[in-house]
Amino acid sequence: MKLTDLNQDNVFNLKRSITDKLIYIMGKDPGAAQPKDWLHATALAVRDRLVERSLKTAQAQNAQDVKHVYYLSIEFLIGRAFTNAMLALDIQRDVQQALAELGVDAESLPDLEHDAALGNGGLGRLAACFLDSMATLGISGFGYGIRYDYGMFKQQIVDGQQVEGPDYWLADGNPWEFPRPDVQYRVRFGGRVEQTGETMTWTDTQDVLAMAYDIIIPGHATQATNTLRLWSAKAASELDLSAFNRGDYQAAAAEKNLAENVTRVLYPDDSTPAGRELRLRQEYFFCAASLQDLMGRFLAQYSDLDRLPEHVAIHLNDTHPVLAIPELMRILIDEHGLAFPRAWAITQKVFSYTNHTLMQEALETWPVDMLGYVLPRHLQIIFDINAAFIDAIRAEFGADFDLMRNVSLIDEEGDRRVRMAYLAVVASHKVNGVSALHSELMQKSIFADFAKVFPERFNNKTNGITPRRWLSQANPALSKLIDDRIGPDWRCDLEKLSSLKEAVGEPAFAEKFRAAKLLNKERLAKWVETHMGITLNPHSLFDVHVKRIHEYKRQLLNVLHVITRYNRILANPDANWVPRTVVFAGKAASAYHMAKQIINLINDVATTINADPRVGDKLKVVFIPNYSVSLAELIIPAADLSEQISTAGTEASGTGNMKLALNGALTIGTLDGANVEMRESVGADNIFIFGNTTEEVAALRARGYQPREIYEQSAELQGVLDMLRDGAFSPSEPGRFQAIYDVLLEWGDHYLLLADYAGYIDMQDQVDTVYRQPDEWTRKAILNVAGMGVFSSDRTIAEYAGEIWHAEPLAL
Ligand code: 26V
Repeated sequence: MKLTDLNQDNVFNLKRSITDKLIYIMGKDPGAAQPKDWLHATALAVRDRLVERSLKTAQAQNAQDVKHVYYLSIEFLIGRAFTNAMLALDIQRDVQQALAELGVDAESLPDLEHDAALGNGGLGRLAACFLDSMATLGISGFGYGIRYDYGMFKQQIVDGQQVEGPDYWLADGNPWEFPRPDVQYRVRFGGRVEQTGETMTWTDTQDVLAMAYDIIIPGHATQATNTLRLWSAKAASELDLSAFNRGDYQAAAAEKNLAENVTRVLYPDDSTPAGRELRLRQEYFFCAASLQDLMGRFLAQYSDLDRLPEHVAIHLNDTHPVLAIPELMRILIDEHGLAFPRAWAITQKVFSYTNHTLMQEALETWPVDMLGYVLPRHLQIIFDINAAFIDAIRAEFGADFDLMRNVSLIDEEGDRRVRMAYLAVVASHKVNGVSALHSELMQKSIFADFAKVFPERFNNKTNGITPRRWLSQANPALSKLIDDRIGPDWRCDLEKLSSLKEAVGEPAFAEKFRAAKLLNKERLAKWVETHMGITLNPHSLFDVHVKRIHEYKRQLLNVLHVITRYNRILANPDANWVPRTVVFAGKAASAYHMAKQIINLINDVATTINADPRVGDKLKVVFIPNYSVSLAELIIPAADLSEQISTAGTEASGTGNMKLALNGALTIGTLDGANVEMRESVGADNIFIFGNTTEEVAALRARGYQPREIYEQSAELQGVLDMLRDGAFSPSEPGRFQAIYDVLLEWGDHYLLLADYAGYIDMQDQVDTVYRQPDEWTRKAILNVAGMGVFSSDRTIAEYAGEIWHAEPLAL
């Protein structure tokens, strides 16, 4: 890869193209255009170049008869596209020059772009990193998902509390998408199934149309691109004109609204039955549209359905797209007349599935009743699959009724429910976890019985992140330093970073490395000052905890450390304190009360500590509101310390842990998720590992864990928890955090915060000790960057392509 010098022809063409877009596409006068208009026009000009690549890619795919990989995901957390597209096309400097010559402040444009926040967290961002890597490797990949009108909610902090607002990310239009009114499919819901002989007919349905919107995903250092196709719901019937003419406007629009609600919002609150049913409809909606689309593409080229698995791989990103399984069966049986066994053989060869969590409460099940009236034919097919599967179990293992009950796709306890993860396992030829530890635990816990039945099916694919966004784009300062040292090829071959190990003893390199970090810390401090009015000391240790707010991720344990440190500073103000800035960011699900309480606590603790003159620079706490991909790009490069402190056995992998280490932060963490493999890669001396291991957690729980004993034995911990309980951080409402106290001391401390408290505090002391030795700290930080090569999502995708999808890269 070459980061090219300015190309004057290119600058000239870009200037012309940008003004043409502004005038002829947008109908605006350049003299009156606003910065947002320039951004839109420039995006359109940049997009033209992506289109050229995309058409070439499609031609090559057809000519080379490559296998298509369809990545079905209910979330794609893309973030902004502008800078990424320019870097992929290697035209950033030309665009900046063109804009400068047009009298536009190019620097300020990228921040005007809305994030495409069509995801909640790790699962959705992983899907976005995977698209980037598939394009870069030349795998013919299509992302299929939902074009939500409203993405991830906007988080405001009001009086220390999370307040959710709508994220209308399409308000200014989306220059990156191509609406495809010619690509629309009918998606059916409800109705009933009629049987005539062997033939099943699904009739009397209420239908919704799915319309495609395409986004081009550029590869880096290649001409290859891929397509992310997102579906938007449209009413199947036109406006009810007679109702309209009667003046009954509500009735006239009612059906349209109802239909289009399907893709209105990401993750509708599922605390009500109506919300859960809408979620089910969303899931089926995008599966049904995607399967019609991919079957159409297949049948345009081939006619032998038995050869579908040679040309098509469908990957299920968690269980949300699992209805694609009975949908494919339905298409093969009801529409193409295949017998069940033949359809099943094809289906099993096409699908593969990734599990992303072991948390019981996150494993999807759907009530049989609800499936029965929303998708009656699919429910029948699921029962048929289950019957065939249970027969096969009986044939192989005899009449083992416990085994049959345990692996049944139907949970017969209470209201009968369909276990979507089990359906995914039974129908897929490969099932993977997302880190070595998680893949192992998955086979010992939630899928233990299946691991006995299908041992060859289970495998691990440790997650990764795209170096393009998470180092090249997010951290220009460090990227330049690396370029100067080893050249630019690490962007598409991250293992190249390992040669930075040779620089580790060189004072001049260490000096520049520190300077890059300081620059990033100043960049973040400036943002915090401007947007929050809080002054940060860029020379303090930036201790960063950014991710969804969840009890298992233990932001609360971090708060316990912050309060402990606060108390120690007050008790011993003249000690040689390492100044610290503790940064939190993340959103809590709107119905997750305890997570919102934790946000409230962080903010109240921050207010108290930041206002205490006795503390000064020694400790600052900030909760940065509205965490997003773009804020991650700002915060992560500024981190010295990365908090990855989930209870061992709960975090499937984590990917923020990888982003932070790649940007030169040292990790303080438990032996959970991918932290285990990161320790291998960066070296045990260069990571701060503490806490109970998975086995120890299990043993503690088995023994009958008693958090109160730990509380009673530690005066320091007692002091901290009593402050919480007694309102030290909420003087206007002393009982505000009673529930948090109770969770730890009355309700069993399910995530074992108290069990890991002492180890965590001690390890934080060691962090200070190392930070006091800048050379030592920098050495470890460089070794972290150097050791992160294996965590590129290019490596992950190469493994998926080779071992699961059997898809060859395109030759371009
Ligand atoms: C959702 C919920 C919702 C109900 C309460 C408990 C709970 C626990 C976890 C989840 C997340 C489900 C899926 C997910 O986002 N998993 C994340 O996937 C990432 C990519 O593989 C991985 O790095 C994270 O560790 C994993 O949490």
